[in-house]
Amino acid sequence: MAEETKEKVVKTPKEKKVADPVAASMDLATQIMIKRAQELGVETIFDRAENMKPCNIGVQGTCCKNCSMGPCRLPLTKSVEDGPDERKGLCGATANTIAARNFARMVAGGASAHSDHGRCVAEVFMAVARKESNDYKIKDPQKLLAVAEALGVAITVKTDDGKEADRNIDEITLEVAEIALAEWGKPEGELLYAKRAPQPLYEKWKKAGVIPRNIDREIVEIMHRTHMGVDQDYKNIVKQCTRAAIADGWGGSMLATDLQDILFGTPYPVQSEANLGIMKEDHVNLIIHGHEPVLSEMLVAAAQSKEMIDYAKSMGAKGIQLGGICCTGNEMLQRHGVPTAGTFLQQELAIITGACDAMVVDIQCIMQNIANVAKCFHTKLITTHPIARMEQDNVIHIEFDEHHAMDDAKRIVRMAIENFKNRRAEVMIPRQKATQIAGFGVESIKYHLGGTFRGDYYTLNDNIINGRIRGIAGVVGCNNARTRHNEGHILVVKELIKNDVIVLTTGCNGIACAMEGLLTPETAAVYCGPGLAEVCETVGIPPVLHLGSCVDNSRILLAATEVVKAGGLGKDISDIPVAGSAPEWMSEKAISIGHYFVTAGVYTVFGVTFPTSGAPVFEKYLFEDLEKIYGGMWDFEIDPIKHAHKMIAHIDKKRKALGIDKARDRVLMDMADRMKLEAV
Ligand code: SF4
Ligand code: MSK
Repeated sequence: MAEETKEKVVKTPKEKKVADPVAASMDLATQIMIKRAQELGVETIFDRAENMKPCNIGVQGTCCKNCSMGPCRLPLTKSVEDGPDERKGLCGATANTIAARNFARMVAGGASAHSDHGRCVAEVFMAVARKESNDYKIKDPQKLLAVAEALGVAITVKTDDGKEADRNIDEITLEVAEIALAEWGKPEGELLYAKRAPQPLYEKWKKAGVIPRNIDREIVEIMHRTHMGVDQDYKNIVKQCTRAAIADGWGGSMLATDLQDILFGTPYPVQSEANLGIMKEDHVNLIIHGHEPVLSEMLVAAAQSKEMIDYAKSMGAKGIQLGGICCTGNEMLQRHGVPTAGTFLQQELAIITGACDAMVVDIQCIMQNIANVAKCFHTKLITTHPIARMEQDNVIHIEFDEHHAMDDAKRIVRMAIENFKNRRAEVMIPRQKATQIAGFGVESIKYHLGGTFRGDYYTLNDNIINGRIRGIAGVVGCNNARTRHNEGHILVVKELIKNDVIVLTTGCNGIACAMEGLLTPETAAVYCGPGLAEVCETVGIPPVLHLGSCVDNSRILLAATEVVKAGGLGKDISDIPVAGSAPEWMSEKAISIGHYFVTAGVYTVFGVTFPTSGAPVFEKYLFEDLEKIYGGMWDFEIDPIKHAHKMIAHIDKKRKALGIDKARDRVLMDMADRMKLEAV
């Protein structure tokens, strides 16, 4: 390492503990890079987790700071059986009220993040509809028509002679843009996509009074209701956060996914690679991190242009290597096959390779410490979003504007290229990377696991009914530095597929599975139970289907709805043998996602910690009572194997209720079954 770099390295003070790399992560590349960081004296989140322990009361969800008479701290010190719970804050707020308010504010934070992302995409969509942007086009007109129908926009017109004719596509685009944007703030009516849910689920929401009115209003109302001295009934608070979570899953997130698919293309399976080993020493490495694909779409196009590749070569590089982190990474992966550099917890490590010429960030899950790490290397750190800037003076802000998107993208790519020659630390890129097949969605699952003639989920349902597939799991969510990196994700997923449960994944769970090599069809023969292995082998799919980014959890909702529609597995999502999980969650977005899974009828288990443990009565309401209203409920389990088995037990309970529990006893296929599969 050059002398100059050594001087600039931020030293970890001697008295501070450092992480044990093997205890911190199960991934070898991550272990190597944590060790490398420690050798260089560069502090990472893994070291900080050793030195700062979480607040015991905050972890329980019973610290209130909603007014300046607090914080009022109400730790749970005795069992509920030991007598009445007399804990209260200065104003008299009970532990239930405080934990419910905190929980609801997490839903508000998560729903706002997804929904504001969706709004930004809708605004770009509007710019395209108004022909104000030349850089974006409608890439998937078929999806535009499907979305138009879901939003109630006519796609045909009556001609003078009384016949039906196709409506002008520009008119449809503009009306879709107007109606979609109005979903955030229309003064009356209800969220249009609520009707995309199975009818019985819609009726449950209607009866419970939780159909969202518009997206923004539900989030604002949480902030009002949880203000000091407003809503003091935990059940009523949960009602409001249910409205906001539905507005996220079936509103902001679903619109984000749909409009992104129309603008950038609906994903179909694509092969790529994952882990830090995708970076190349002799290439310009441009790492893109965050969540919104609006800019990254342009960056991919710019970096793949001959102009930019020639420029990189003229500067001594062999080419340009793009890599993604977090969900912007998932977006670029599923539409362009751009390899994934790592999960949430690997963002600092990508810079510590010494080969990251630029890291471009947009919104969400961006650790402020990457600016401090970037200072130790030559890496240009570029923020691009007006709502997400950093205070450190080495951060460059290039504000992205959809009206001159390609110019902004080229400017950023040029900056990375020109920085290639400035590498000053010895480059150390771990070799580890794995092949992955990603880019599944509602449409491609239909193609791979649907009926040949019906164009629905017939074959998937049939295989669930006959027991080859025991059930479906949605395993999603973040990494959390309070637990061993990726271990929860991988152990839960492996246990599920071993027990014939097919896994739909998004977010950092998808990246973790990719790094572990679980996103290839070949995995099935190694890790799956015999039934799931046979289905995967026959149709050529991995047992873990990567459906994209955090907002793409909406694809899981629609996939579950398709399963209901295909028939044979009950009338509602809560009837299907399905369960949800976030083994290593950390963000508020995960709580919002979990809550819209639960209120769609899905039993959902979280790992690491659960933010209501200090209020057992309120927690029981989430873990047990919600099932009576929506058919789904929360649960919590740290141990990954027990976590997976709680999900499997729920799946088996649903199989029994459907009367298909005996089918698993005769998993061996007869000729008729075999022909059915081969017809796919
Ligand atoms: Fe304490 Fe009540 Fe103020 Fe919360 S709102 S900080 S419980 S006085
Ligand atoms: S990126 S929200 S750490 S999944 Fe969507 Fe990963 Fe969680 Fe961010």
